[in-house]
Amino acid sequence: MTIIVTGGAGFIGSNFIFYMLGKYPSDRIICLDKLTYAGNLSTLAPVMENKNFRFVKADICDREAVYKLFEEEKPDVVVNFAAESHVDRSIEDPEVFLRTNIMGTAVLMDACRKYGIIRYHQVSTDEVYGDLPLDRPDLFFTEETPIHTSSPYSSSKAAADLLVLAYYRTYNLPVSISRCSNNYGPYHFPEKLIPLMIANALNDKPLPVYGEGLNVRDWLYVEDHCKAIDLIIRKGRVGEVYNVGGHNEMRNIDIVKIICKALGKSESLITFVKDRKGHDMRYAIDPTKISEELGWLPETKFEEGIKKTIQWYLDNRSWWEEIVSGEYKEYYSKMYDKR
Ligand code: NAD
Ligand code: TDX
Repeated sequence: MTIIVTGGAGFIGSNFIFYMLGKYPSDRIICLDKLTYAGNLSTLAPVMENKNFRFVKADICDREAVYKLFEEEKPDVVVNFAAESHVDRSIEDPEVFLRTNIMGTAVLMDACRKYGIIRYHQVSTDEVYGDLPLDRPDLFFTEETPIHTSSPYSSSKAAADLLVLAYYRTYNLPVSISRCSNNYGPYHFPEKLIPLMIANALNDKPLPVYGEGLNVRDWLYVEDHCKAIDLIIRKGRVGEVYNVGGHNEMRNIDIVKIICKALGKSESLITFVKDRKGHDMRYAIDPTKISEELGWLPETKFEEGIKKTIQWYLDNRSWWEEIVSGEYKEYYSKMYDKR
């Protein structure tokens, strides 16, 4: 099989490429990535020499470049991870989110229609469902939960999902969508909660917790997400949405305390800062459909996953130190200095 993986120089896409090349050594994987601030070619160094892997630097919105790649590679499957992915950045400047997340998805699907594929898979998010109240722990997102977005990021992802389903109905394009909860693990860009707190704690810098830190996220180890996508593209039904989540709800403040403890740092580093605008309170996925239909279950317990993740950041300091010492510095001071 030949698979185009877009956004493979980012967090989840790179983990997916490593997983797939390991599990299916004779499949061909082509990574198409624009290498935005979030894409890092050094992340893909371990597979660059693999004869079944090719890296192509291109924008998913660049129709000509995308069509050329499809003509050259004749992919069987496309898995679209490429996106602007950070909620805080979308609040500062929504436009690029609309361009990449919506228009880019349309260009990729147009290429799929033109050249023919077995499956187009859209990597979406639980954020398209909006949020759940803290006082209703009995409520979960199912695939039938209405789309009800809060941020420009989640709105752009929801728009893309609707477009994917429209291409299925209108053009009969063989699509699938996964809506996953918060991932964590190696190669997570240090603007996101867990890697940001690990990096700051290791540098003895304040740990900026939004609001009171009571917001709840449903954390899933990244490899479990990769396994779910692999199952969906091979065995999932065309035209379907699959929710992916770990039944692992945690408050932000508790995550930050776990990181302090694991690194032997004082909780006095925790600093409560101004809340995120429109901040979603709670995400919680009901993964019954993917479990019953495809036999998927999360395998990595949080205690084990967070340990592995922290160890990875300790063992790979140069990977994130290079990031936090570059243009990220400007981003950090813009977002946090006066917060
Ligand atoms: P990321 O920001 O780490 O990586 C995004 C990648 O896409 C980068 O390599 C970047 O260079 C590339 N990219 C951005 N714009 C592009 C463009 N126009 N053309 C080509 N490449 C482009 O993101 P991530 O956390 O790995 O998320 C991957 C996908 O999974 C996204 O679609 C996101 O919405 C979704 N998702 C993420 C999470 C999470 O917890 N991180 C959870 C659920 C869903
Ligand atoms: O400095 C911080 N302090 C803080 O309290 C940051 C960066 C975050 N937070 C809070 C906000 C959220 O409640 O931590 C929680 C997690 O924040 P993020 O890591 O930014 O993730 P989230 O907004 O939940 O979105 C993530 O999960 C769903 C991904 O970034 C999305 O791409 C994915 O779709």
